[in-house]
Amino acid sequence: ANIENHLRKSLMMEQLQVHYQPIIELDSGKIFGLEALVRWEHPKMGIISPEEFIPIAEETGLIIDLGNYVLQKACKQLKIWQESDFDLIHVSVNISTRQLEHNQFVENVIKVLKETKLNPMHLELEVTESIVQNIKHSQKILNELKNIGVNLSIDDFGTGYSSLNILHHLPIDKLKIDKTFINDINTNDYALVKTIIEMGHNLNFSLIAEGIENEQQLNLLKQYKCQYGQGYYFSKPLPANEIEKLLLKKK
Ligand code: G
Ligand code: G
Ligand code: MN
Ligand code: NA
Repeated sequence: ANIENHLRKSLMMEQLQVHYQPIIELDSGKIFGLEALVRWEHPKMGIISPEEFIPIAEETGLIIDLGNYVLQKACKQLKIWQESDFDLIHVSVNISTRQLEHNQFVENVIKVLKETKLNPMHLELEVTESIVQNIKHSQKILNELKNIGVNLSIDDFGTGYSSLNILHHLPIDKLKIDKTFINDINTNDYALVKTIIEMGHNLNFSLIAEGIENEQQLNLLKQYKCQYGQGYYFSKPLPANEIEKLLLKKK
């Protein structure tokens, strides 16, 4: 309860930060987009990992306000960068299943896009495989989002219990291959990642590899025609001002 109150207060005071990790088009090496990742540095408690506070936000329902806050910040920031003439196309925002189940979620996405004047085609929402547990509702919401024009991806793909068959019937554009599969490449365990990419392509999904940390992984993913990737090999998540420096260098 204590950490919940701190989180609530930090959120109200707009003390939560949003960092951005570049998503790279593997063939060209160009930045394709950015993933927004929330960061909490409490004045007294120091840096608290989202792995710790996101689950608390989900349990307490605070994820609704927190999620809206991150969405608003990310859309606003991308619009600013686009207006400064950076060649940026996408921002991805993580959406908890709990948010998707909230009855005002779609309405709020529309509101944020309107307020920030961001074209919906530049926004990507990342959901997890756990959406299949409430498939009827998820299908309805995802279809509504798709109709607005936003892009949809499955985060941490391969760690949940969904099947490609179910996902194929949802309006999903991309699969983000979980970093555990990319990590396995180090131990010469290529079979799964190769299969995921091939099956994904056959079902017309785009693929993003997460957690690329070295050249060996990158080369293999390129060989298997995985189109996009992100990971420490390219850049860790960075605050907006450091992303700007990166973009200036690439200009
Ligand atoms: O960036 P990092 O590895 O610390 O993120 C840890 C976890 O927190 C990841 O699973 C990531 O998806 C999640 N996360 C980060 N930011 C957000 C956010 O804004 N909303 C939600 N729902 N999850 C987030
Ligand atoms: O669940 P999600 O995929 O949104 O979580 C992304 C998390 O992965 C973030 O916490 C981010 O900081 C972390 N991350 C990003 N790139 C790498 C990487 O190359 N290696 C590892 N181990 N973690 C990464
Ligand atoms: Mn994510
Ligand atoms: Na991710």
